[in-house]
Amino acid sequence: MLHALVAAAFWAMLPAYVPNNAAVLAGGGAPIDGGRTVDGRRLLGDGKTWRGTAVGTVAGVALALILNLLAPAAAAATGVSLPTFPPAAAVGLAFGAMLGDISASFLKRRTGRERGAAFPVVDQLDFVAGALVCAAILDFGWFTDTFTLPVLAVVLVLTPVLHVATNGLAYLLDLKDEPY
Ligand code: CTP
Ligand code: MG
Ligand code: K
Repeated sequence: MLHALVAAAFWAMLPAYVPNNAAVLAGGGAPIDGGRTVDGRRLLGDGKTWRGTAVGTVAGVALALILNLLAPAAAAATGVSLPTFPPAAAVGLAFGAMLGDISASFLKRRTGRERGAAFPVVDQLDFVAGALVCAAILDFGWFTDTFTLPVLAVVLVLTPVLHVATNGLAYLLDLKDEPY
């Protein structure tokens, strides 16, 4: 029972998990804020780029489409009912994850945190909040069918664990400057 919930939650969130990691690999180039500042601090900072955001979003949507192809076989093999992603839901999860991360950078700069500074809890959940809100806006029926309260509870516990693990690994592999 629990393993089915965890599998469904992980599957449903994969298109929101991948964009941030793809952005780390693709990052660089022009910052979204164009260097603009507010009260002497950057609007977003050099860590939020057009290229990272675009590549991250495309990677998340592409993964959702691949998962749609794999869902029947994966469900048959595991006996777990796994969600598929209508295009609007895929875009909501992937772009929403990027938007949540960008919103957090805006908050970090307003609270005096430099690029790369840790912001515990916000760092681990910003992209989840962005992904869920955007998916709900773009396809509310799919959102309520997929993210039942038990699935949401699993997502809120599972995501910080996975975030800490993947970012720690990216740091050890020298792909990322900080382990968070
Ligand atoms: N990145 C990007 N575009 C994004 C998000 C991330 O280019 N929209 C890339 C940047 O190279 C960034 C790296 O991924 O430095 C790591 O992402 P993140 O930890 O979110 O950014 P930080 O550099 O820590 O900046 P901030 O303090 O604003 O979160
Ligand atoms: Mg960071
Ligand atoms: K971040």
